[in-house]
Amino acid sequence: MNNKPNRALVIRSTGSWYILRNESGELFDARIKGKFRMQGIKTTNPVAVGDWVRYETDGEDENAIITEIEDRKNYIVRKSVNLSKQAHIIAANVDFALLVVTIANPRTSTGFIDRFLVTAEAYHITPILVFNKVDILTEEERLEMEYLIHVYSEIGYQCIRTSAIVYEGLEEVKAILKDKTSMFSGHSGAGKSSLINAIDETLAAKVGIISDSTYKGKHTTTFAEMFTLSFGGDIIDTPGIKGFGLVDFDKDDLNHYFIEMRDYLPNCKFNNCLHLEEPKCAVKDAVEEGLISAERYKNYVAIISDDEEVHYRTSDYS
Ligand SMILES: Nc1nc2c(ncn2[C@@H]2O[C@H](COP(=O)(O)OP(=O)(O)OP(=O)(O)O)[C@@H](O)[C@H]2O)c(=O)[nH]1
Ligand SMILES: [Mg+2]
Ligand SMILES: [Zn+2]
Repeated sequence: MNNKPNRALVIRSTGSWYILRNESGELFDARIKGKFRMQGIKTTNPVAVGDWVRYETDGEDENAIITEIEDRKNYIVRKSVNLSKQAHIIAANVDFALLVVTIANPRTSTGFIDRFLVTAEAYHITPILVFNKVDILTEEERLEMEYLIHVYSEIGYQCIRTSAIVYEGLEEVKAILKDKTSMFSGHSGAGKSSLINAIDETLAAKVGIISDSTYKGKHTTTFAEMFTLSFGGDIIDTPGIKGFGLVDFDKDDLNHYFIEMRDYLPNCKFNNCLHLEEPKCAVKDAVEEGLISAERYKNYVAIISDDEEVHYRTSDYS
């Protein structure tokens, strides 16, 4: 592998090993030498799928060593919701983050959706909501989905109804993926891998079955992996996640990541208003008038209250 271009894209990450694709299209294994540090944030994985890296080979070993990570255009990080609270880079250099949402089997809560959207906004990645499994919705579930689609499209998020089984909505998803780098995220069992296979039949992402008793996915996809689409573009399949933990950010910024709140912020009496208990709050007024979804506001309050560093003092208003 000597004399080959030494720039490559990380297309699969298993934690300690990576699969790289160099500029000639060759695939090979690589590992990291020494310690990599990312400015500002400690993560469990210094290198993520979607990263462009430089590598070296020693001539004897077939495996390459990653020596350098190129600057990222962007990346998306989530914190694990277990006790370790470690941050993990899900993917780097992506144009779109598609969240696969299911009303049932498994159920995706709006709290989960909103945490995902907040993270995508914070990392400047365009999120898209893909409502999958429309083929198995009861009438009641279909109404619930339509209600959510109404709420989220109203504030500007693209929503797509899909089925990986009866092939619905796939052309709409393809139109987004074409010639871009995108990632699929969502709960285990929501159908991320199934959608990838349905969208491009040349691919074979591993698909699991849903446990009948709990309606939970089986965590079939265990590592993030990038697939090249036959019609152009790259899609990153990621392992299902239980919760979407937010990486620390400034609490004053949260109202910008709830994008529909932005218009109201200048009208709050206090310019550092957190829209909790403050008087003359334009955001709370908008919630009362039905201009901002009460459910979204509830999730805003839940997120801001999770943060132990939020101290609410009347004397702070100015
Ligand atoms: N009825 C129906 N079933 C679906 C649909 N999409 C996926 N499934 C089923 O849901 C189960 C889980 O699908 P996967 O594609 O493995 O889900 P995943 O999101 O990749 O799950 P993890 O890899 O565990 O994160 C499989 O039994 C699929 O056949 C759909 O649109 N309709
Ligand atoms: Mg999967
Ligand atoms: Zn306010």
